Amino acid sequence: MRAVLLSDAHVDGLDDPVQDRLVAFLEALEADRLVLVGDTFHRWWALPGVFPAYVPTVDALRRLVRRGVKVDLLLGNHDFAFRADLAAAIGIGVHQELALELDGLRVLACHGDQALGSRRYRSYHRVLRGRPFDLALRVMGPAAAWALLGRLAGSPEKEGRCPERLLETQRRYAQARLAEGYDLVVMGHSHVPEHSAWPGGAYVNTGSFRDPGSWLAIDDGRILLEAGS
Ligand SMILES: [Mn+2]
Repeated sequence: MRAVLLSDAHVDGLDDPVQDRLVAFLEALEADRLVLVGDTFHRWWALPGVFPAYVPTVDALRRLVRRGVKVDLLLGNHDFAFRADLAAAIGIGVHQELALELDGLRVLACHGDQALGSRRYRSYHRVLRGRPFDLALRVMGPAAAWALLGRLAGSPEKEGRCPERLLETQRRYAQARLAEGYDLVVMGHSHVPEHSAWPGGAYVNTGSFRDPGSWLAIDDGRILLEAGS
């Protein structure tokens, strides 16, 4: 059994070279399972259909499903609005977090922003996840919504890497979740690839598919973090 997990591609449009790189990666993928560990899309919104800018990636996911790969998408802080009905139409699962068993290895995967964020950041996110903001985007329509979300999200190239104290917060969160009986906790969000093995279990941060190009394979129970360059 081979599973591939990646996060933080932050794909942001038809002219974003990372979208071409992700589509090529998915085309070439040899795996039984793919888990997208959040922030696959830099500015997702659940308007009817799919933003035209994301059609190549969504089509690549459809082709993977047709090839028999089981695909799951975990919600990140940029693409938390990805809806279950669209996921069902594509043939993928969508989750806040996902527990999976791979060759006896009990794995928990989540984007990892759960562990982080100041009070101000959290209240900002409550506004973004609220009904009034959703209604405003629907009234605007896709083109204006795309532009507004772009201003709010900023440039994907400027996605910062977490400072050390936030990496430490993620490690503590991983340890707490390992104590629930998992062997491995996988997160993204920090954009910093990491593989820590502790007596209580392992923690992998998938880093960022965008930069440095890192991703994780779990191959017959072996944990292989491709750290990118
Ligand atoms: Mn994130």
